Amino acid sequence: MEKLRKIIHVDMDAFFAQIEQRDNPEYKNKPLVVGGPLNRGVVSTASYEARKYGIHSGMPLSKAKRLCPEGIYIPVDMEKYLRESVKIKDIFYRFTPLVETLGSDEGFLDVTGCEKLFGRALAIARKIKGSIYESTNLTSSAGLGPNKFLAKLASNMGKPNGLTVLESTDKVLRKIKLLPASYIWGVGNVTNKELKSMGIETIGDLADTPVELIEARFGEPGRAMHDMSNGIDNRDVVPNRGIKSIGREITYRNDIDDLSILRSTLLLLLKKIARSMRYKGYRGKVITLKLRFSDFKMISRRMTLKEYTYGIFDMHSCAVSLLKAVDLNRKKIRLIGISVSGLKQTSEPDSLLSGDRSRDENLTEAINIISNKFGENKVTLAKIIEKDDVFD
Ligand code: TTP
Ligand code: MG
Repeated sequence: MEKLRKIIHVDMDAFFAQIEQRDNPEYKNKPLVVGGPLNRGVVSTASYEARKYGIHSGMPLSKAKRLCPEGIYIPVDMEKYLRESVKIKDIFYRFTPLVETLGSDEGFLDVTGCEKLFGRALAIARKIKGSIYESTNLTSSAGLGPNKFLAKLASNMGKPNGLTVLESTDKVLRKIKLLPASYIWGVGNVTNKELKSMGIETIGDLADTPVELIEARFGEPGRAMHDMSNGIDNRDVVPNRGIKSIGREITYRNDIDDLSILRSTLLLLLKKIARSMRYKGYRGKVITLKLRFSDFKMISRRMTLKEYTYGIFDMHSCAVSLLKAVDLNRKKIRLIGISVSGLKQTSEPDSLLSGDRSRDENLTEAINIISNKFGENKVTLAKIIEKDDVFD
């Protein structure tokens, strides 16, 4: 049985493009494309006017330009968008601590039981939209449903500037079943192709296929997919504030004993961790290194930093000294992981955007911005490695 909940999903409309249209009135009502450096890279997002030409996120910019030569093409200004992102996420938290944010512009709120405090769930959704507009001058779309799947589907259906409710009634379910199976959470290109090869085109086709068949083909996620096709989704809203640690790990294809590769891996992992910390508004103090050897034995080592930070180099030099202290003794490493705990939420997320930052954090900031602009490119990493060597 599905738990009865009230879930709101909020997602900004054409987020990056809308911010640019707000700040540059000459872009208003025009096909605007925000993307990587001109003629390279891909479309980050397109204004709704540009979408009429078939332009969408992830499309090569060159193709977008062929589809709409008269469009306006501008680079990504991530710093600016993050400032808006922080404001939006703070608004979510005014209504409940049960907020799960995703990416820069969306979030789920579980408002079950909040109704007494803030009015009915639909009124809460309306208030959130209103507060976002008041604070940023940007429109968003909200969806309300008994679970995450239906809430997200609802917000998507009402775009732009929508407010949609999807209850799991027979009428709603009949409507949903006409939608393509790709609307199901987790059905990407590959899964969708496989579904098609099984003759499953719509959500209804999926619902009509015995769950055993789907599970045999897709494993455990198959069952969840099948449930969703019947409007059922038991996933909780998992709050991102109050988390204990942020970590990443990788398993090598071939076991490794080369210290320089291990150090570079740590750098790559920390770059991702730093970005995630920055995004979520955290600094951390405790670095934990985890190693799994080729014989599957596992060890972990931890160290506490002097200051709270999200700076890549401070965290990396700590991780490297943890690694060096391990007696590898010709053992090979199969998995390496690093995590940051002892997290502190910056009370003013905005303070992450200005002043008050260590030199290392400023550098990390620059790396994030460069990566956002140019992709995860090698030049940046080569620079980091060089810098690390200097520290050695
Ligand atoms: P989305 O919410 O997926 O898209 P959107 O807000 O632009 O448009 P929609 O009205 O359909 O929600 O993503 C939010 C932002 O994330 C988007 O403005 C740009 C960025 N983004 C990328 O940089 N690359 C991508 O592939 C996607 C999907 C988004
Ligand atoms: Mg959006």
